[in-house]
This record gives sequence, structure tokens and C-alpha cells, in this order.
Amino acid sequence: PPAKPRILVTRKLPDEVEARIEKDYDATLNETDELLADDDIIAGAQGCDGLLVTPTDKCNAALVARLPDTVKIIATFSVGYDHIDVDAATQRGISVTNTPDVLSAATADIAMLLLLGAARGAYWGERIVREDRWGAWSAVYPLGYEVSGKRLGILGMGRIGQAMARRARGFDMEIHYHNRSRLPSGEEQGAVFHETFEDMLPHCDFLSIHCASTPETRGIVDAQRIALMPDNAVLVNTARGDIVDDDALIAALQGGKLAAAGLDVFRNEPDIDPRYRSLDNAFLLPHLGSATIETRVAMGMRALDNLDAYFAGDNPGDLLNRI
Ligand code: 8YV
Repeated sequence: PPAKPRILVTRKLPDEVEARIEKDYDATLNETDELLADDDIIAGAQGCDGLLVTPTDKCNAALVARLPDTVKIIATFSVGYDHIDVDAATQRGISVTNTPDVLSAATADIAMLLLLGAARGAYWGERIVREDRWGAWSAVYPLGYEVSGKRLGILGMGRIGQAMARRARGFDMEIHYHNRSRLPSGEEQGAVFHETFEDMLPHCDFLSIHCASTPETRGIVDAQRIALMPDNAVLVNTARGDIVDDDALIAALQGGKLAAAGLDVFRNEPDIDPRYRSLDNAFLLPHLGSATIETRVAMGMRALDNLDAYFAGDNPGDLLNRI
């Protein structure tokens, strides 16, 4: 039989996924699940035909330049690929694939959880119970913000944005969206399209971010744009932390312009801006968007489908570049 392709898998993956890898590949797995330094990735990649990476592996131009010539594909176990310099890979003739679709439902679920949790004060409510600070009943304290009937603005109406819209409709929210292009009218389901992000912001009682982190979107949620939102609005981010300007968001949460924020993603995870930790109106999660057993298995299988297709001489379904 022909030799199995050789791959480096940079992080521990679910058992079912690793079993399939071991069956079909001559693979170096990471059983400790410790983060690999650049030098470890380069050392591990020697003699490999492909890499299976995650967003914790920063495949920037410098790292891509150091990969051995044998590496022909980088398959990332994620929908986001802002950790990969795709142009640098293309120049070296390296195909790049991601894992869209399979995590849209899980991520939209977390966005809805954050939206509800931020609006209704789930974090401080939970803390009051645990710390035995639940005082006498009051009609005026503690109070959150109603979700039903409110307007939700979605920045980035791709697969995850549309999954979020479906959930929010079930909570009787009015959907607005800004996206590079307008959806076909049959897919809008009543959502109101705004040509620019700025046009949408005055309609956002809630704003949920579902766009990719790109040079165009990095820092786009800044002080000027937050100022365009209605008072007491709620921001939800399950996309990438660097889309939001931390100084602007923290000032808006401290100053009361924003009622609350629900955040699953941060700049420089897990060493996040420490000011978030002391904000009572911030509901914080450690990047759980895709973190279900079912979804992580499906992501692994999707990454392997892409690798299998590549090594069979076919175009991977989730190819991000043309070589
Ligand atoms: C993950 C993600 O938590 O898919 C993405 O872009 O950010 C998440 O699914 C993780 O990075 C998976 O490797």
C-alpha cells in the first residue's frame, strides 16, 4: 500500500478524531496538549506533508517561511483563520483549509446565552446566590433589561450570524444586519439590511459580532461607533476580541453608555485585559463558542475531510486559497 501522508497535529483532539487520524495518517499527535512554541512546530513539521493546527498556533509569515518544503497543506481546526497568513502560505504553494458550518449552531447558542446573560444580569445574580448575599425581595432591585421585542444588530451575516438571527427571532427580537453584501431577499427572513455599520448602530439595542477578524474589521467597534448606539445597549462578542477596542468598551461599561456586555472572545486570550474582571456588567466566558463534544468532533472530522481530499488529489471542500 502507498505510504500514509505524514502530518503534525499541534493540539490534543477528541478521541474519535485522533482514532481516525491514527488509522489514515502517519501522524505526530500532541498527547500533552501543551502549546507548541514556533521552534517545536518547525521541528515537528520536518518530513511532514501537512499540518493540522488550531488558532493557538500563530502561523504568521515568519513561521510559514520556516516550514519545510514538504508541507503542502495547513488544515486549521477552526472556522476563523486570522492566525494564518494565507498569502504567505499561497506564495509557498501551501493549501489552507478551515472548518466552517459545523460550529455555527454551537457558537450562536453561546452568543444567545451571552445576550440573555448580559441583559438579565446572570453573572451577578449567580454570584449573589453563591456568596449568600441574596437580600429581601425588592420590586426595584436587582433589575435587568428586557430582551423580547428589542432590536438586535448583527455585524457579519454569514453562517453564524444567520444562526444567531434564527435564535433571536424565537425571542421576538427585530433583526438588523450589516454585511459586506446583502443577503438574497429569500434569506433575509425580515432582517433589515444596513449598507454601513454606522447606519445600523442607532438601531442596536443589542449588537452581536459575527464577522471575521480582518484588517477592515480590527478595532471597528470603537468609541465613536459605540457612541452611535442607543443608551443602555448590550454588546455581545463571540467572533474575535480584536474587533473591539478594549479601552472604548471598558469606558462604555464603566460610564453606563452600555448596559452590559457578553464576551466569549478577547484580545490576547487567555491574558485578557484585567479590567474586564472587575466589571459587574460584563458576562465573561473563556472562548466556549464551539466547545461542545459534538461540535469539536465534527470540526475534527471536517478538518480530516479536507486533508483526505487534498491527499487524494482532490480540491478540499473548505479550501481558502488557490495554489
Ligand atoms: C475555537 C474558534 O474555540 O473556530 C474558531 O474560529 O475560534 C473556535 O471554534 C477554537 O479556536 C478551535 O480551535
